[in-house]
Amino acid sequence: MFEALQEQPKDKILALMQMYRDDPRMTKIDLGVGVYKNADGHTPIMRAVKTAEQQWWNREDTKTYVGLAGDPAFNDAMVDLVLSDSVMRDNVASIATPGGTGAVRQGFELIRMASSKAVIWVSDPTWPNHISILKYLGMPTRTYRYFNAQTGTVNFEGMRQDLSEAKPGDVVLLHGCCHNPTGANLTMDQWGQLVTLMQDKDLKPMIDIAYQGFGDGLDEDAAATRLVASSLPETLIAASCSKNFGIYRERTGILMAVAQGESVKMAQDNMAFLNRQNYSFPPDHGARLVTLILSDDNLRADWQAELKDVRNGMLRLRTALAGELKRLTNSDRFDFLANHRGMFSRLGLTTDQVETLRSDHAIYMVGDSRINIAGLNDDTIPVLAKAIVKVAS
Ligand code: PLP
Ligand code: TYF
Repeated sequence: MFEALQEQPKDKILALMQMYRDDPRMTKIDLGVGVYKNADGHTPIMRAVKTAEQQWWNREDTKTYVGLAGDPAFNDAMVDLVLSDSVMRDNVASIATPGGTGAVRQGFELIRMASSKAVIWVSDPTWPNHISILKYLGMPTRTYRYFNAQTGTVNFEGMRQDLSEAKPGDVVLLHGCCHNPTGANLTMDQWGQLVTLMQDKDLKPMIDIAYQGFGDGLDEDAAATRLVASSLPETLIAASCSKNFGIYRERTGILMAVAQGESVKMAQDNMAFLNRQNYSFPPDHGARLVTLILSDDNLRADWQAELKDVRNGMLRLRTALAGELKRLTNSDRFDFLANHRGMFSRLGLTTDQVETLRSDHAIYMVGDSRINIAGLNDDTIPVLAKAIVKVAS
């Protein structure tokens, strides 16, 4: 039977990661895959995670199954972290999932079960896996304009115009903060206007929030998600713990459905059903660490302090790169870098220019000129800035 299989499209970001590994040049710079790295290029285990692991190793006395929806304490802690008191706990259904990707996948499947004709509107551009999973599931998808490559800002007018074509019941997929791949985000005022548009047209928001704490702060980064969830009757939220807890390979995430009345239990039962169909029980180790950290004052304070350092480090690198490019180009062309938030910024270079940066300068970024800010340090910022100016002029 396997002879009938066909080649599948490769994940370009992961392919780039391999190319970087295979490059023998000592001066190579990796600005590809979205993983946080410190100034030495290392992805450390966060202090609170290490402590929680030690505590859990001492305390854990069974490896029996957890529930289909995951450990309720994890779900409670995450609902609290993402939604705080913006919605009543009784209005939230939730399941633990393998990472944010698992939450996205289960969210899409839930939509398909509830409303197979609904069109899913995704930003142009968006995280490539959104599109590939939707395609794999055979779900109708359309794009809305999002990014103005000239200014490096959100094309909000274009976004509104495109979404005005959506039909009642269509789903709008939004990045809760730190947009991947552009780094450009709506202002709170624009989020407010978007909420009105979704209310007027009876659109259903699905929010993917994979970088809470990487932009302006834990509460600041969740503000848009909380606004949407508290303003509309139904919201789906896929949250990832990979980045903000640095537990990428533990596969820790959660899908939340904010709903009204009887729909809450119906959503809960269907989400647990989806977990059972796809893998039975979600992974527990990463979820357990997150629960321990969020429910212990000392661990939580230490985690927040380290996350703040991570965030401020990336903000400092942004400002430094924008400053260096301003100096070299004598223009404000790259000022947007300082205004973007999260790990990523899209530089606005052509595929050829990105290719030249790789071949001639050993600088690796995604083909759409997305850079991972955390891949830089004080030594490589001038190198990158000089190379950008060289290929772009
Ligand atoms: N959503 C977005 C926009 C992402 O960038 C990512 C990647 O990190 C994820 C979801 C899911 O990440 P993970 O499955 O590793 O938690
Ligand atoms: O966009 C990124 O780089 C991260 C990590 O299939 C990632 O979201 C990349 C590709 C992928 C899964 C995660």
